[in-house]
Amino acid sequence: MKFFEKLKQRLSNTRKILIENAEALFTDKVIDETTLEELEDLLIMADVGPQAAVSITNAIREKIKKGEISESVWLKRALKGEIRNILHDGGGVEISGEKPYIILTVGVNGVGKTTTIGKLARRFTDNGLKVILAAADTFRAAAIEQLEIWAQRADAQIIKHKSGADPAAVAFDAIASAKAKNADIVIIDTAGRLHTKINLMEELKKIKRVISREIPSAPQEILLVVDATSGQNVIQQAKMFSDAVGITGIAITKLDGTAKGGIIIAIKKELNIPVKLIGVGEAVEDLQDFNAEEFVEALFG
Ligand SMILES: Nc1nc2c(ncn2[C@@H]2O[C@H](COP(=O)(O)OP(=O)(O)O)[C@@H](O)[C@H]2O)c(=O)[nH]1
Ligand SMILES: [Mg+2]
Repeated sequence: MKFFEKLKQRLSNTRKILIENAEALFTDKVIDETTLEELEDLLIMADVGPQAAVSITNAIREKIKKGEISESVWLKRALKGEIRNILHDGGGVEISGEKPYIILTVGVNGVGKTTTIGKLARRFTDNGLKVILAAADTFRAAAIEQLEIWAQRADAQIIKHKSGADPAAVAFDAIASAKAKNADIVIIDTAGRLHTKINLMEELKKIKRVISREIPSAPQEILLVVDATSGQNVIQQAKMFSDAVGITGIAITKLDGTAKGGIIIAIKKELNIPVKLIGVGEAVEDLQDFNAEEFVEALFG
């Protein structure tokens, strides 16, 4: 299946909410204040968040006042334009600068960190890059085993310690190994157990300190992984990790099978952190670079 068709199909639940409900608005003859209120409700339902919903409808209201939109057939175009304005940037994780390039992956349990790391690693090794994975989620033995399976699939090396070991020590060893072997990229997996929130944040800060001590410009990427099915909780998570360690980019997983895909718009509007990757399924090829243009077309096209 073509990349774009797949994206469209995988976003079908969010599309349903937007398209089925919006179609009536788009085909109504007149647009008035009721139309705008309905549009706002619809956006909230698709989880674009209150800030973005209000700003989108206000922008459209202004356009109506100026006479730029007089019939509802123009509404869809205006809506797409406003969403595109909010999302604007494109994604992907750009590898540049000195070697090794360090990607620290953070996020709460179950969001898809390990899976995203595996998919990303595979993409890099397919491009001929030498990748080392660091199993710094030492909380459970199963987490280390899961990363090992992905390392095999991705043809990447893995640095691991016993479960219960100091995660920062694993990160340290992975960097040392990358330097010794002249590897291009180190991707560090971390734990996400939130019931010990303070400890988790302190642990992540320590990992980051250890990395920076070894390579002052690293970690070049601190990738927050969030699960689209969590809806507005994602905003809270992003704030929390951002305050603790700083975030350079977001990967949103599980956009397949959720009607809450509008959360991407909420993230951009409320946090202004670039969305770099989207997960639209469990297979290796289901991790895509985020592209605002394509995303809007896939939702409304
Ligand atoms: N449907 C779907 N499932 C995903 C996606 N990304 C990850 N998962 C699943 O989410 C579950 C948790 O993933 P995992 O990587 O272990 O999360 P972690 O605890 O953050 O490391 C696994 O069953 C993954 O297969 C995605 O984009 N779509
Ligand atoms: Mg994991």
